[in-house]
Amino acid sequence: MHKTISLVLERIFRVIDIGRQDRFKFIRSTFYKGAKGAILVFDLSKPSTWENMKDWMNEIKTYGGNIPFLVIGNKLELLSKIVQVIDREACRSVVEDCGNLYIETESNESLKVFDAVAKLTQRILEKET
Ligand SMILES: Nc1nc2c(ncn2[C@@H]2O[C@H](COP(=O)(O)OP(=O)(O)OP(=O)(O)O)[C@@H](O)[C@H]2O)c(=O)[nH]1
Ligand SMILES: [Mg+2]
Repeated sequence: MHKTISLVLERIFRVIDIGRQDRFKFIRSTFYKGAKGAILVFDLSKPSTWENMKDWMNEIKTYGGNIPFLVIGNKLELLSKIVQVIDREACRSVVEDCGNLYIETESNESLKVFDAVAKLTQRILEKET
């Protein structure tokens, strides 16, 4: 994420970047407790990363409860170079149908991420009031 954007976010939130490797599974569960929201990123050029998304959502729900998600399909620019391998509209539906946020980005699009994080924040605050 763009440095300025991360700095702004870290002034507002405590942002924890969790390790995806199996060896971090136990320690991850302790970070989910008390989390207000989650940002999940997958690679639009790699179907396995979308397939894993369901497991990630389940893991977060198990330990963190029913918190709002922002799911980001990243590396959007690669899709002009490869045959599209993921049904992106299906991804969007899966995420939005359970009331969560879905955006697609490439790494230089920090404003889009910022805007989506603002929306996620709004949901977190709505749940609290
Ligand atoms: N083509 C392309 N590459 C990207 C984009 N965003 C990140 N990358 C590259 O993808 C690779 C992985 O990026 P990371 O930021 O390490 O991804 P991560 O999900 O944090 O990975 P882990 O920390 O290992 O779980 C790096 O080589 C990045 O430069 C993008 O939008 N497009
Ligand atoms: Mg990382």
